Amino acid sequence: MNWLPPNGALHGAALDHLLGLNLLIVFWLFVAAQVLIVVALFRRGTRSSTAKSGRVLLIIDYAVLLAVIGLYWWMLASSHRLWAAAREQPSTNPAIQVEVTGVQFQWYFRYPGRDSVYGAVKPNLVNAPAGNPLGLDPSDPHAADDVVSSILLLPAGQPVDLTLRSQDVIHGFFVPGMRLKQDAIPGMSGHLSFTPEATGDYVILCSQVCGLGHYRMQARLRVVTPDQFNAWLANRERATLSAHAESSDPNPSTGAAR
Ligand SMILES: [Cu+2]
Repeated sequence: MNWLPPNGALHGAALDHLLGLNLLIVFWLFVAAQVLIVVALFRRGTRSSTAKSGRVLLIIDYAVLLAVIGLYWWMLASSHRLWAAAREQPSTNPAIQVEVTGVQFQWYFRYPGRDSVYGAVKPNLVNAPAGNPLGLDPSDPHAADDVVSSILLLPAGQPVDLTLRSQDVIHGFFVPGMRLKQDAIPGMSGHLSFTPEATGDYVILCSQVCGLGHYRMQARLRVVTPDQFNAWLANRERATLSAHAESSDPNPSTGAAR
């Protein structure tokens, strides 16, 4: 299916295949339905001559109906199986945790840092111009090493568990290149898991009309090698920790004269 954007996720090829198969099935069902309508139009008025041929026609009708219902159930079951497989996390390889927050009109990504625990966020502390778009609580020790980024950087080949949040209205987290789409709903935290396979840049969109700036609500997913990812994250964690230490120092030795 070359009309879809290039796929970079583990489950993407199976999903594309199933999508193609389902489109093929509904196309032929549509053609069959049109043919039936035309045949019915031309047969109008010509009654089946015997009761026996009428019964045969009825049996054929029911057989076709049963086949269509069976096909429908197969489509339902196969898509559910794929959905479950894409979201199932292998227990041997712990998933990378990233929190995604939708805000009119931007996406923010938060990594829990060295302690692997997200710090508390408070709505009254949200202050994007002051560098705290998520409202991280500075009094919570878990918040000190939380890395907040406007780009989603991930390593190739490792499962990822995204926690979806929204600060205001319903946003739709949509990554066409990873075959991912799920809503971020205020007051709820949803989960979305996948495994990026191919390195490169992928566009992140918002698929819900969330306000006047909806059209420009975009972000970037960059898939890199595990080494590049670890170096980037360690760097950001260091920067976050030192910035936190500076701001929470009650007797700063520098800057007092200014
Ligand atoms: Cu949005």
